[in-house]
Amino acid sequence: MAEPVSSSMESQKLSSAAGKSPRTAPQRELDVVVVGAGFAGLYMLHRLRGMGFSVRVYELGTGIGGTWFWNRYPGARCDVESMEYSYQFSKELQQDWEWSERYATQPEILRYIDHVADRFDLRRDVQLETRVETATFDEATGRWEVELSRAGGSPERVSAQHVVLATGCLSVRNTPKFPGLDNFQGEKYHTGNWPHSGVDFTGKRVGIIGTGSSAVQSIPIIAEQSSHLTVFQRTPNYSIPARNGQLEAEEVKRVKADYDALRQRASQVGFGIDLAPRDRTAKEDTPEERKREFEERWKKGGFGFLGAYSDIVTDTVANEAAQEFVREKIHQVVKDPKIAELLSPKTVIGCKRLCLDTGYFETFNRDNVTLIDVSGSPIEEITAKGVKVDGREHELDCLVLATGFDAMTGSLLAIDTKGRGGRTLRQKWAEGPRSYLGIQSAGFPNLFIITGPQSPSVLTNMLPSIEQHVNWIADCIGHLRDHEVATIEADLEAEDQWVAHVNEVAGGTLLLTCNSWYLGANVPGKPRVFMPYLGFPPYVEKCNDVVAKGYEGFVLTKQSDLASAPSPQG
Ligand code: NA7
Repeated sequence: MAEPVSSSMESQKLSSAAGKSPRTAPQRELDVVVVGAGFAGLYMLHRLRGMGFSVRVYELGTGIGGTWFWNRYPGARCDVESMEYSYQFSKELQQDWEWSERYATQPEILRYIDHVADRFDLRRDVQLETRVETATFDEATGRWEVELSRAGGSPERVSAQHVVLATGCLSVRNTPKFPGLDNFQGEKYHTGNWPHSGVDFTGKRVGIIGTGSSAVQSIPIIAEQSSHLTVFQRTPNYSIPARNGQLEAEEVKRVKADYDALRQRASQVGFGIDLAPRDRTAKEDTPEERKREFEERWKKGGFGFLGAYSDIVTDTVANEAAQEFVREKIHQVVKDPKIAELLSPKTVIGCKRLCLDTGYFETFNRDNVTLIDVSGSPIEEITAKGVKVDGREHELDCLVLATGFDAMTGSLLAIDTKGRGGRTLRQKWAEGPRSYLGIQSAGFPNLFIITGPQSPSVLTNMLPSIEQHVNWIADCIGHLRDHEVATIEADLEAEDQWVAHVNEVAGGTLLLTCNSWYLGANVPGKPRVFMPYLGFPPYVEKCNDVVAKGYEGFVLTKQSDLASAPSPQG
C-alpha cells in the first residue's frame, strides 16, 4: 500500500513503464480503484482520499451521477423522500442543501450530486467515459490488475491494491429480445438511457412497454404530451399516491433543527426509512380498523402505506387486506371496470417494489390512452410501424421500453473479474450471487462491493446503506494499512452461512411468490435467487460486530505470507 499522501493526484505515480505495451506494466499504480461515479463511488473517493489513499474513480458515463445520470425519462424522481434521500456524512452539507419537493426530481438529484462533487473537489479523481473491462487478481503480489477502455482512446492498464465496485444496483438495462426490435422505423428509447436533450412527444403516437416504476412515473406525463399513448402491460403493479408537493419551509426548518433525530429514527426501523411503522399485526385489528389504517396512510401517500402492520410482507391475512384495499382504490379511480380489473394486481403487495405515483391510474381514464394486456398473449413482434400483439399491429411513432434492469448483479458481472486461480466472478455466480455480507465474495481478495447482493441495499433507503458500506470499507482498508495486512478475503464457510441465512430470512416472507427483479426473475435465464437481505437494521450491528471480533469471517494475510497463504476457498 502506498504511503499516505496529502493529494491522491500526487500519489498516482505514473509508472516509468507508461507508454510501453499495456501487457508489460500498469500505467498507474493506485491504492484503490473505484468503479462507478454515482452516490457510492463519489463518497468512497471522498472517504479514502481523506485518509490519504491514492484513489481513482472510473466511470462509463460522460458525467457523474450513476443511476441519476442515466434515468432522465419524463417524471423520473426518487421514491424516498428528499430529506432522507441525501448524504449525512457532512452536517454542513445537510444544513446547506435545500430540497424543493417532498420527492426530488432526477434533475434536482443530479444538481445535488454535482454540488457535492464540486464542494468536496471530487472531479479531479474521476475519469469519465471509461469502461472497466477486466480486473485480475495477482496472487503473488496481492494486487489487482485492471484494464480500461475509453471511447476513441487507447486501452489503459492500472494496478491497485483494492478494487471497490460501486456500480449500482440498477445500472445494466434489460432490453428483452422482442423479435424485430431493430426493424422499428420510429424513435426508440429505453427509460434507463434517456436522451439528455429530452424527447418531445407532442403530436406523436407513443407506445410504452412495461408498467414498473419507470413506466408508472412517465406514463401520466407522456399521455399529456402525446397524441395517443398505448401501454403494453404484462403484469399490473401496485402503486400508492406519492402526494408529492413543495416542501414547506416550516417542515424543512423542523427537520434541520434536529436532523440527527430523523436519521436516528430511520436507522432503527425496517427498510431504513421513517415509515411510521406500527408494532401491530393485522390480525389484532378488525377489517374495519384495518381499512381505516390503510385509508389514513393512503391519504398521506408514500411507502408509509407498508408501515400499517408489522406483518404485511410475512402474513397472508395482512397482505391480502392491503392488496384488497388498493384494488378497491383502483376500481374507484378507473371508470371502465374492465380496464380497472386489468390494472388490478393479484400478486402479493410488496413482492415487487411498490410504485409511488402522481395520477397514474387516473391516466387510464383519458381518451388518448389505451391499455393492451400482454399477459396471456406476449408481444409477437416489433414491426417497422409498431408493436404486434395477438395478430394486431399497433402503429406508433415512438416506442419506449420501460423494461427495467438486470438488477443487482448485472453491473458486477459486466466486468470480467478474475480472482484466485483465474476463476471468474461469472463462473462463481453462475447459479446466483454468493457473498459474505454483500461486501466480499470468497476467492476475490481485496475486492469490495458497495450495496452488493445479500446486503439490505435496495430494500432500504439507498443513501444511508451506501454510506454504511463506504464507511465500513474505508475503515477496513485503513485497518489493513495500519496493521500491514496485504489482503482481506471472505472466508468460504462464513460466506456459505451468510447466504443460507439470507435465503432463510427471505423464505419466511411472501416475497418469493412473484417474478420480481429482486429474484432476477425479470431477466430470462437469470438464476432465481432472492438477492437483497431483508435484515435492516440488525445487518448494521452484524457488520460492526464482525469488525469488533477482528474481522470475523474474513481471512487477513500479511505481505510476507502471501505466496504461502492457503486459499480461503479450500
Ligand atoms: P421494472 O420494475 O423491472 O419494470 C419493468 C417492466 O417491464 C415490468 O412491467 C415488466 O413486466 C415489463 N417487461 C419486462 N420484460 C417484458 C416483456 N418481455 N414483455 C412485456 N413486458 C415486459 O423496471 P423499472 O425501470 O420500471 O423500475 C426499476 C426500479 O427502478 C424500480 O423498482 C425502482 O426501484 C426504481 P413484468 O412485471 O416483468 O411482467
